[in-house]
Amino acid sequence: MKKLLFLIPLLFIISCNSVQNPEITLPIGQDIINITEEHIDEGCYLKSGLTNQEMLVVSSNVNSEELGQYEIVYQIVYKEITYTAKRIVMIVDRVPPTAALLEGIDTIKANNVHVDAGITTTDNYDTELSIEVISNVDVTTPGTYSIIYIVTDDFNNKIQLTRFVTVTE
Ligand SMILES: [Ca+2]
Ligand SMILES: [Ca+2]
Repeated sequence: MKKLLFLIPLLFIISCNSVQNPEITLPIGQDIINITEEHIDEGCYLKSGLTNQEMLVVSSNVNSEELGQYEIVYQIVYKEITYTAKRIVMIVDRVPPTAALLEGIDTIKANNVHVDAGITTTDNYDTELSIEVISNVDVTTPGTYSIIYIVTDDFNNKIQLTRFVTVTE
């Protein structure tokens, strides 16, 4: 019985020590940001018992001017052990292109040529937008037709415009 009582405080100390194993905490931040927005690094910490130390940024290639996936690497040496952690930052484009119809002659007589005046486009990032044109214009038959333009940027943001074409007798 005496032996058992002696063991109890010893076990308690062992369990206290195991709680103090250092732990890396990476606070959740805004790590998916729109192009040209500033990335705010929420840092990284090594927690051991009651101490919470901020880890050093040893490398970061974040470039908010270019779409892509980037990395911030944190490091700290604690009790002769080096701890390393990584934060992934994504620079994305969430802004759709803008587009406007160019003025053209969209009412024509049957069997005349319709010239599609096209559209102008801009985007916050992409300088070469993809433009898909879907037209059902039939100049041989009087009626109202449409030309649909679908403008897509590199990040698959889309905008759609419609031109109406009237073919008269
Ligand atoms: Ca865009
Ligand atoms: Ca493009």
